Amino acid sequence: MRLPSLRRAALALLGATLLQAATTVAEASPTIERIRARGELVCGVSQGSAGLSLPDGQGVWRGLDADYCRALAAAVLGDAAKVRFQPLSSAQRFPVLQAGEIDVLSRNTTWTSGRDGPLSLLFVGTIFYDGQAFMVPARLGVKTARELGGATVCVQPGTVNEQNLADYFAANKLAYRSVVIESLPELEAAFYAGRCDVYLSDASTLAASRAARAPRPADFVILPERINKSPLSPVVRADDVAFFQVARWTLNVLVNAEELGVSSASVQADRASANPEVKRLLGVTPGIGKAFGLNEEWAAHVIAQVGNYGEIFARNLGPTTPLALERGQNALWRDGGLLYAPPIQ
Ligand SMILES: N[C@@H](CCC(=O)N[C@@H](CS)C(=O)NCC(=O)O)C(=O)O
Repeated sequence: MRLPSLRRAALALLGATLLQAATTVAEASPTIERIRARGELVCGVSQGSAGLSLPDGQGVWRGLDADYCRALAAAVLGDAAKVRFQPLSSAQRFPVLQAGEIDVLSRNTTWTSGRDGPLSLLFVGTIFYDGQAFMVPARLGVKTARELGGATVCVQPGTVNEQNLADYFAANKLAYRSVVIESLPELEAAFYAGRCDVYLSDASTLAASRAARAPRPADFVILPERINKSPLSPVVRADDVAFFQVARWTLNVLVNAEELGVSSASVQADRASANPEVKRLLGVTPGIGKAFGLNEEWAAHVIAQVGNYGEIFARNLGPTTPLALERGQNALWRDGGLLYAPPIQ
């Protein structure tokens, strides 16, 4: 069919307008404008969980969640050091994000339907595949969670832990008594002082707590059961899709960089790589900058300043750290893990 020329002209104009709209979407992010005006990213973290987010002896925040925020600051500002960390309890984290007091929540937060749908928030993507577990004093001689009938369980409010606790004990027809404590340091003190028999949380949090806070780590065991899937994800508000995409692709860049063999040590030399995807990742072949309203080197800054996912994992959680975690589910898909990022294309 031949279109009348007027209709063709109108369609062409519409097409051009849509294309322009499509290219301006990536640039119009009120959150990024605020971050740039302020000169720093405000990142909600925990009040202290080794390997995830915890200040070191010099007061510098360390951990996987802290490093994700550094990566996001490198993406948006070109400088991983420009992050203000805001410690938050479990119960505070969502209201503080919703109120706009932080730009991103990067705080061992489990991605669930009950949070993703109703809270007007967006989960960026799984940064750590975890599962919830029980820790008990070794002296109790308990080998499996099925033996926990009648136990006293320490649990923090505002977590998925509370519901999982109720569900697990109900499903297994076991009685329990919960001791609900809002502050994590107080909860840990109560558990290590023997006020509760059981501490329920993400297995990574339990390993962190045992390594950093137990008077004698060998006196405590993490039982083998994982009672849920606990995919941990950074979270942003749902009112700024452009920022959400930058947050999501910052995570994808970290994973893709590991997969492509680009590390903080190799990133400069890799600019001369013959691999087309490496060239796109590092902005040698332009596209990744324009796609997200950032400069073409944003991903290269992220990798140079913070490293790829494998480097971040090794530094904070790997065998040379007190947590000594295996990659397990957090290995790349091609190594038998679950980490799989869409391509840079
Ligand atoms: N991943 C779970 C648990 C997260 C959580 O808040 N865990 C507690 C430990 S049980 C924590 O990290 N608290 C740190 C704090 O309150 O500063 C969730 O998203 O609900």
